[in-house]
Amino acid sequence: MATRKFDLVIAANRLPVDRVVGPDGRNEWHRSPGGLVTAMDSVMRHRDGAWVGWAGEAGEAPAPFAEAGMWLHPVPVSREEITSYYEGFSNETLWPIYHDVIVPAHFHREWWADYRAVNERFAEAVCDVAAPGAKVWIHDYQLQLVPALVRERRSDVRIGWFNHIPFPPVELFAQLPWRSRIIEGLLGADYLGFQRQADAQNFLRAARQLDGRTTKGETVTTTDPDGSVRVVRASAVPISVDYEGLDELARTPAVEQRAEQIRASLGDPEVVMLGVDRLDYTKGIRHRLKAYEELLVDGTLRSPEVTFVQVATPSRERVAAYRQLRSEVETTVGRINGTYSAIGRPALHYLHRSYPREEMAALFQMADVMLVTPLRDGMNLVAKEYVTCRHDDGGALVLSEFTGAWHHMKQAFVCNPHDIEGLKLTMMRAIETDPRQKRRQMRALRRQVSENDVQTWADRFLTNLELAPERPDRTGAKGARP
Ligand code: ADQ
Repeated sequence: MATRKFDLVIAANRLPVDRVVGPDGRNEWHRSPGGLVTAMDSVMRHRDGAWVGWAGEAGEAPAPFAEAGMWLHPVPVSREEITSYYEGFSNETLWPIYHDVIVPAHFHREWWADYRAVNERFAEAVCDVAAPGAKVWIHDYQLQLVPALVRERRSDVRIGWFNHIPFPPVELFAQLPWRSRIIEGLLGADYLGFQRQADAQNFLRAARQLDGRTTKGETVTTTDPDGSVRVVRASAVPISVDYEGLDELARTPAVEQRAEQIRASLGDPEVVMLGVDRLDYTKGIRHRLKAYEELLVDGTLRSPEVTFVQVATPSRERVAAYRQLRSEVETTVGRINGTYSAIGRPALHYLHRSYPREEMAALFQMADVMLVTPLRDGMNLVAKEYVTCRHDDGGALVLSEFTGAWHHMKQAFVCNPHDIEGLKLTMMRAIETDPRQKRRQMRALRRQVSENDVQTWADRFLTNLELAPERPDRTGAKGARP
């Protein structure tokens, strides 16, 4: 059977679905949770495209299939490659380097070899489904070699790459033994999109300082293997949420009733604080719990008048640093509850599982203070989802200055999560500020997110891709490498 061809091809590590065996023993595909899927889902709903990605199980891949209005094209990843390409190179080498080395990065040449091999396989799959002249949109740090590998095979397509996580400062990126290969891989694209201007600038600086490329403004000049000179643009296109869809969901009577019900089952406390994160060391969960515990210790906050709900989604549980984080967080939760809970009234509710969208919307709606305290985060969609769900203009957002989100959500209560005293003061300010002032802040935040939603993000990315590649003489960039 001839492979179907598409004018828009998305490539991301994971397909947006998980296989679930139904009660009748048949395969069903359920939408999987996570930032990228949440964002792309609403983008693909309006466009006829194909999505190339791993289906989440080791070994042979299922045949391509249509689901949720998309053509899904699974790429096989073996058991060994899950360990080397995914858990190893992506999550133990790149993830720490790209997030300020909060935990040490590990370098293994075998991991790199498999990273390259899996990137080749993704590039082949992309070329299989891309129609002549198609737009190819590659996502994230797991697929940084795919742009150049696609270009080698298909000079007719337009190639864009978007980084969901930060791009590190040159001093950290320089540690990577394969840094020049990664720069070369990315420069196969026509357009490179980043969450913040600073991320785009970090990439441009790395290309210039570590790889001797010529940069000018937002562009880098590169020479392809066939000798042709191209200019690649790198700029910021911050991701956002499906504001309209989520706002509508949050206004449904079912979600509003559920929000009241959750609050009642917490014992109708005066203040509910909420944290929602993947259980990842970048999210600052430990810092947040420490601040909360100290506020209970010194009597500034009292349980059960105040309670804290922490939703921590299971994540990367086979990676040692994540297992250690889980054990530390759960020890702290146990200690806080052992000391400050009353029977039937925990001081801290810890929920280590995934929830449907409706339940998340109800949680956001009932929380007086949302704590988003990452040590480093590309964007952080939770902050934007929280304000989207607050159509009553209630609530308060505490937001770390180390998230991409903070750069355009400056009406939030800003914090530096490393500064525990400062974090405690900010949490108290978020509780005690005059409600009228908080409403003003929330209105401004909601306006910001509504005017810059996920559609705006996708449109901006695709327009930038459309306008690329620019000719060297148009940008004035000179000095291509021989
Ligand atoms: P993540 O690190 O996964 O994303 P984030 O942006 O907060 O972080 O997105 C998490 C998503 O998962 C949100 O949509 C949230 O609602 C959802 N979620 C979290 N816990 C859940 C639970 N228990 N049940 C159901 N859903 C849950 C990466 C980058 C971010 C970047 C995004 C998008 O690390 O910086 O914002 O990609 O680019």
